[in-house]
Amino acid sequence: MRIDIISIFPDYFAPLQLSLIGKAIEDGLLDVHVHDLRDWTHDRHRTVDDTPYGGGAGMVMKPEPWGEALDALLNSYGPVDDGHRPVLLMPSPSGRLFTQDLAIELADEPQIAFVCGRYEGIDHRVVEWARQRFDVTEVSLGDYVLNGGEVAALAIIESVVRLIPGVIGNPLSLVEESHSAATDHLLEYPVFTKPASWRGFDVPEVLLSGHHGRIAQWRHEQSVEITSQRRPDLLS
Ligand code: 6GU
Repeated sequence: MRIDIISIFPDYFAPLQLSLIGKAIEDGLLDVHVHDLRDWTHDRHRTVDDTPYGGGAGMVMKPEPWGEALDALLNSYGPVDDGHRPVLLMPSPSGRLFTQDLAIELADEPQIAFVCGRYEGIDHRVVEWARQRFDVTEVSLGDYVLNGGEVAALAIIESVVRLIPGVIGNPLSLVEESHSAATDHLLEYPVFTKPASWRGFDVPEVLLSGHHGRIAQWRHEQSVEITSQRRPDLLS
């Protein structure tokens, strides 16, 4: 998979060199290109923002640098399979909620690009123009506000890349985790390791029993209980 990121803070993406994602890059499973939006400005101050039409607080990202950056991105892709538009994700607190289902869909894509806005957002015409050439999704991580799309892009990349075959050593560990279809989208049950007794807290007896049927039953009950307490919306 190829991932392109356009941002005014390319340094945000240094952690992609670490851990499982860094290993996936080393192993050739993933190719990450980070681009500085200011490379597509032409004034001495490398300006990327301006005041909003209609007034109001804050600044809006100018369309021209984004247009040139996305032109360059399309050119670098070369011809794509007919009918298959490249995926463009635009992190935004007003986007569609990012979920595990979307992560699973994205893990199948040959290439994904991120447009990381800052300030009060990007001139809306960039979205409209991009929709003609890309499969555009505005995505939100949840109902809170970040300063820009960079942290959201990092979170999305981590959730997608770990689903690419070969990235996680033991693919079975993907099966039973929270939000997975195999466990009815329930939250994950609590886990324990040695020692069996620690600071007066004991590992639940059933997990020491070696009785696989009873263990599976207990874990399922725990998942249902935790989900009904914390996320009743997932139970339907
Ligand atoms: Cl994707 N972007 C920003 N700026 N804020 C957010 C978000 C995204 N998701 C939640 N808050």
